[in-house]
Amino acid sequence: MSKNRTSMAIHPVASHLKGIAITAAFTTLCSLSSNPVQADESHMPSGSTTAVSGGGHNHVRADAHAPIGVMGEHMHKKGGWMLSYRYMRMDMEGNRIGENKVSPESIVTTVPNRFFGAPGQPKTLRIVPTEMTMDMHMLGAMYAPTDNVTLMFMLPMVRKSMDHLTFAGGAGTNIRGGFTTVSQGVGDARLSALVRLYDDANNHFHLNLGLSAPTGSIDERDNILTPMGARPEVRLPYAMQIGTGTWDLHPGLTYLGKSNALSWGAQYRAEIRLESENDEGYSWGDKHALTAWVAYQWAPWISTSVRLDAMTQEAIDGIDAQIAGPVQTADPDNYGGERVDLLFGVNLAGQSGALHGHRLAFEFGVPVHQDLNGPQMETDWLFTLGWQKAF
Ligand SMILES: [Cu+2]
Repeated sequence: MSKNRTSMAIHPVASHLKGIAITAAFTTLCSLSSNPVQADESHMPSGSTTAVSGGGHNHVRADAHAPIGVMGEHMHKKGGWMLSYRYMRMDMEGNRIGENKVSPESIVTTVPNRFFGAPGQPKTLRIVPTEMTMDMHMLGAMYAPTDNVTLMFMLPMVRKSMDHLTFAGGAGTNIRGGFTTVSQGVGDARLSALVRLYDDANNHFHLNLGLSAPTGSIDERDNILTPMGARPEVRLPYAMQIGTGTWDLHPGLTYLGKSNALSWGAQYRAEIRLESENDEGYSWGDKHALTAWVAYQWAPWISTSVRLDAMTQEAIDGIDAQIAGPVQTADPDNYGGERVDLLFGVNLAGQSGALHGHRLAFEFGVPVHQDLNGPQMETDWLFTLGWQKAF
C-alpha cells in the first residue's frame, strides 16, 4: 500500500473553519495523504503494517503523547475517542515584588493599602498570604468526528487553600495571628476543537480553538482574621475564586516532530477574555504562553521529557466592589507577570494485556524565572499526574 505523501500540502486554515459538517466531504481526500506521525493507538491507519506488534494489536508509543502538563497536543483518527483524568498540584510559598523576594514584615510596613481612606482601612497592608496550594482534578474527553478535527472537553474541579499572617493594629510588626481560607468547586468548563493543518512523515501542526464558559464560582466566601482581632466572613480575593467569571477564548497552535526515539514539540496557547468584565465588575488579564519540549523514548512503554513553559499575563482589569482589605490579593494590580517553568516528565504506555492502551504520565516542574506584579505569591513547584485511555 503506497500513499503519495508528496502531494500533501498545508491545508488552508479557512477551509477547516467552515465546520464539521463539510469536513466529512474532504475527509476522504485528506485520508489519502495524511498519515499522522504522532499516531496514538486509535489513530493508526488501518493499512499500516509497520506499527503492528503482533497478535493484531496496534502499537502504543509512550512518546505519542506530549508531557502530561501539555493539553490539546494530539489529535485522534476519525471515530477515535479518549478519556483522561489529571491531578494537578501547585505550591506557592513566600512573596515577590518583580523578581525580588519580600518578607511579610517588609510588606506590612512599606506597601500602601489601596483602600486607605475607606472606614477602618489602615495606611499599609496588614495581612500577608504566606502559603497557597491549588489542587485540580481535571476530567477530559476527546472525540474525533473526522480525521481533521478532534473535539476536546475539559472540566476542572478545583480546591484552593491559602495561609495568612495577620499583623496587629494599624502599624508595626506585632503578629495578631494566622488563618487559612479555603475554596473549592467546579471550575470553568472548556470545549475545544483541534484542527489539523499539516502532516508529513515527521512533522505535524494543528490549530487549537477553545472556548470556556463561566461555570466556576466567583463569589466564594470564608472567614478571615482582621488586624483588630475580628473574624468576619468576607468574599475571598480574586486568587481564591474558582472561575474567571467571563467567557474566555483559548486559541493555540501546536507543533509535533519526531525522529526515531526522539520526539519534540512546541505549543503556543492563550487565554483571551471575551467580555470586558464579569458579573462582579472585573476581568482577568489575558494570558499568553509558549512551551517547548524534547522527549526520548527508551522503549515503547516509556519515554522521558524535558520541557520549558514561559507565560505572561496582564493584571486584573476592573474591581469587585466586595473585595477590599489591607491584603495584597485584594488589589487587582497585584496579579499577572511573567513566569518560566522547567519541567521533567515520564510517560508510560501499557503494551499488552489489561494494561494495553492505558497511559500513565507524570510531570514535575519548578520555576526558573518569576517577575510578578507584586507583592504576589511566588510559585515553588507544580506537578501533574495523569491517566489516559483511548478507545
Ligand atoms: Cu486524546
